[in-house]
Amino acid sequence: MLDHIAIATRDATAMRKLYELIGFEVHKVEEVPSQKVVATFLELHGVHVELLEPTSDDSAVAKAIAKRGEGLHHLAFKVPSLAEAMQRLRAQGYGFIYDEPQPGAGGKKINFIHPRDGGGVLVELCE
Ligand code: CMX
Repeated sequence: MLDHIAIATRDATAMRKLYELIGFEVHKVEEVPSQKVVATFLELHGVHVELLEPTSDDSAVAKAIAKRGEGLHHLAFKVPSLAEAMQRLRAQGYGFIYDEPQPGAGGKKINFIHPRDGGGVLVELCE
């Protein structure tokens, strides 16, 4: 199932205004040190949008903004077992960014399929 849609932004406080006007509500703002981002989680009718603001110039999100500009960063899908999904996809030749699951926002375990294996889309799997 779709867990969230993530958008890279230089200024999450300014960006969230648009979503709040649409009807989204902020339900959490969390710093994720392992990913060097502050994540703002918005929700409307079960749709979750995550605004990602980098906290450091060497964060993956800062690099993505420098290279590609602000905008859609990744799609995240929830899986029952990340370890099992990684094993299954790797066996079919899909490359993951991290060797092992990493700590993500909200205590989730996360990993990413490289955009070159995702048809130009960075895909997060989370558990
Ligand atoms: N969506 C789609 N394509 C992307 C992308 C993105 N978000 N980020 C990079 N790419 C593309 C690049 O434009 C590049 O394309 P070309 O080969 O056509 O030029 C290609 O992927 C490879 O880029 P790269 O130079 O090899 O790698 P980067 O240094 O740009 O890093 C990536 C890309 C995916 C490895 C890096 O962003 C990463 O490690 N991401 C995982 C971690 C992450 O994104 N964390 C933030 C989210 C945290 C959270 O949700 O909590």
